[in-house]
Amino acid sequence: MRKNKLEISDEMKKARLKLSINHYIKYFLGKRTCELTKEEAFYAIALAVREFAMDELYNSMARYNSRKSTKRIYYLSIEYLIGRSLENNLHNLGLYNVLKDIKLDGFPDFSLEEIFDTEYDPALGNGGLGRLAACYLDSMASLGIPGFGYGINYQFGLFKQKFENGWQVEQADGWSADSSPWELARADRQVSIPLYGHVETYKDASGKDTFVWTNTHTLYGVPYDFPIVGYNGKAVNYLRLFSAKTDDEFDIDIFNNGGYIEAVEDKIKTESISKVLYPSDAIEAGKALRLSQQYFFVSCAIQDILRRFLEKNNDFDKLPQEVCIQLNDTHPALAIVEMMRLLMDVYGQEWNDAWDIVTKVFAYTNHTLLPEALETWPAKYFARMLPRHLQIIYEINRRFMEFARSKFGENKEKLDKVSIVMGEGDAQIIRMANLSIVGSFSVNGVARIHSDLIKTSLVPEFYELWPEKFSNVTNGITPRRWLLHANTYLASIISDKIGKDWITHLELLEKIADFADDAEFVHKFSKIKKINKDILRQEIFKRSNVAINTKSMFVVQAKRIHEYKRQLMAILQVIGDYLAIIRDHARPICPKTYIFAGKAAPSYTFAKLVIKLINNVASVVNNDSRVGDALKVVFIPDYKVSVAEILIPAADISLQISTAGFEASGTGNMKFALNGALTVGTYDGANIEIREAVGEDNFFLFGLRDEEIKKIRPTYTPRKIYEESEYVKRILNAVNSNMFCEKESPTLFKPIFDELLNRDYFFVLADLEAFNEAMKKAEKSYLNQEEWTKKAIYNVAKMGYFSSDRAVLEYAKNIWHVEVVKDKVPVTDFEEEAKSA
Ligand code: F58
Repeated sequence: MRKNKLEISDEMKKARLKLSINHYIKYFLGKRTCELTKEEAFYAIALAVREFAMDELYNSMARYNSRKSTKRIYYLSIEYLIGRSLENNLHNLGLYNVLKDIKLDGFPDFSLEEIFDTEYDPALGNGGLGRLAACYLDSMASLGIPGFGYGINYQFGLFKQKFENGWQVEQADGWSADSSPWELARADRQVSIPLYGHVETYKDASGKDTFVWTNTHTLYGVPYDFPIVGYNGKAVNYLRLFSAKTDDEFDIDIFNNGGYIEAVEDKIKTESISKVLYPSDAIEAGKALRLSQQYFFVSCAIQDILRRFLEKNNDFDKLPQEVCIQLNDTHPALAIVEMMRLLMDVYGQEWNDAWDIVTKVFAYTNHTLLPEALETWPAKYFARMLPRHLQIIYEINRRFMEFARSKFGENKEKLDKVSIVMGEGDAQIIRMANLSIVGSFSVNGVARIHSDLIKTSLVPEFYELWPEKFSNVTNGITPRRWLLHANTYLASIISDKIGKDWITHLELLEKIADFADDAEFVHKFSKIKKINKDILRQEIFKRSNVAINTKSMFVVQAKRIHEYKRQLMAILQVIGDYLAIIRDHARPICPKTYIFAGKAAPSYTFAKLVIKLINNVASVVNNDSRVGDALKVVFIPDYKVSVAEILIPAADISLQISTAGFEASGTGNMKFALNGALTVGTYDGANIEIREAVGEDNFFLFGLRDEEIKKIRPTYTPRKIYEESEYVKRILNAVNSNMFCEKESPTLFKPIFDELLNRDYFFVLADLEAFNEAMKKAEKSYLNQEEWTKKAIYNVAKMGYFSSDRAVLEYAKNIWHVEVVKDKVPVTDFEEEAKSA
């Protein structure tokens, strides 16, 4: 029996941490303490902190293994945006104050913040999908759920965004796991991945067909583990990212990456050995590379999962009791096929048995309603790279279509919609969403409206077949990173009032609503917003050289640049304000600073033109003396987690203005509200649930609803709006004039003008005036600062539901059926060691 020891004291932790830091300075960096750079100080501290994380990781694994149910959750995601780890890990391991107390002889005069700032913020993802994965890993560890992330260790993450003359320019982001102090290479867990070759069919002794995938080329996947430290050290799980290695030049070529458009082609030609997140699919080679990446990833993951399972089991009967695999969108959907292949071809299972197991193991989360964003792959890619998988997909589809026919009869339209394989010959494609639905026992959307739309609009035929598979889990965000860590001042006044339990039970935040009338609390709350705005002001000045006024209302839109998210509508509204100032001498109701951040996909020309428009408007507005402080526009380059941590706590207004029916959920909307920003938003995604939670008076709703848009779309004529609305016309004419491109081509923004007038697929013109009215309402409200702060406090108070702990518990209870550890059992293997130090 394990002794139930007391937690080790801070003094002991301090002694151990100090000893370790000194050790790494001396023996790892080979430096004298007084010579350390900030980067080296970071490295030594991080390595020392990692020791604590590793101890807890071993303890967690021992604890999981000793439980009655040893079910593990494997979260498969092509993206992870974990952000910087040191500060987070210090907080979560209870080492933050311990470290602050440590004095090292000769240690240079750096502040902890300066040291934290040197940590690389890995861009192994591009948006909400990747950040959600990181929040869920945090929550699983904080709740004591044995949940592990699996992904790819990209050598180049998402590009670094720079602006040149207002244009987005992409630069390779040289993330290298090799230089991260957190990573641990696990060469012993390397797996081999076959690719290419062909399939030979034999009859075995009983006359049964046996398939042998032969003449393949081999890649190797080497796992790198990153500790995921739960709050309070409740559990430490890991994120396992695989790097591709090869000893075969040909295979290197397969895994060559691209960068961004030209770089893709160049790198593929020059056969450099690396891989990137989202090689451009503007060219065939980039597309095929993406498929091979996805396959590489899932094969590594499934082999690793089966190996662990087989360490304790002799057959596969118990697999669904011990393993649940959550597919984060369709990118890892091939895992279903890979598990079928391994179970049948390597472990000799019959089709029916294998399929029975597989369909009890996989669960699929959908993150998009955009039909064009649902992944499909040409069957010919499979034929060349994954011939055995193509056979299995055909067979899955053949059997599934038999079932579908038994339900739908010969209704061709319905059958066509559900088929995994579509088209004929060279044009044949494989639909990954259909494969995911057919191969999973659970399909969920990520906000209430989104989950409803999945059933009614996206895949109603599947819903008809299997209504019981479909459910909703509204997304959530981790309170640790997005309040405790990103907004330490706000977190501390909240804790002063209601204690610290909100950190793990966010619903307790509700209690601060009682203080919305407490003058002292209101005062402190608004003071903190000002401090956060000032921090952002300094940062903006440093990065963009624009001086902004912290007394102005900070209106923030930070997210991927996409037409459906309608950054374009926001900048058109800014232009409207600008024209009112210079032509009508009408100042906005209150001074405003619009702050944009986000990256456009490298091949997304229209989105890049919107960035250019925002930057050009910024340069005109910010330099027009008639405007002064009334209006400023800033585009912060290279948006990532560490930028979000500064930006979000400083926002007064959060713009969540997607075309209704297009944003699956959004999670930025939750982060902003949790930090006391009020939302100006459409009836879309999680906005709807946020508005219900915070109250209609504390949320500025506007715009057409999804059902209205669907009704209008067939006859929608944006030109009519242009012709009938003076407000709209003047703004669009300004876009089409040389006002924002004086020294450039006068037709620079004509594509935007033309799109809006002739098509306007995302209903920008239809919502523009309503958006402007909502903004005016918000501005008026902002004039009464006391009332405003109350509204902001209500927003914070009512955000409890949007914790990723709640979301993960819903997955655990309703989908994963996994046990949650209630209490942390302190296991302090290093106690004796620390004492003697
Ligand atoms: C996002 N998806 C949704 N996808 O847009 C957002 O509404 C939701 O809150 C979030 O997932 C989490 O559920 C998303 O970020 C991508 O980035 C795609 C990845 C593959 C390439 C195309 C973009």
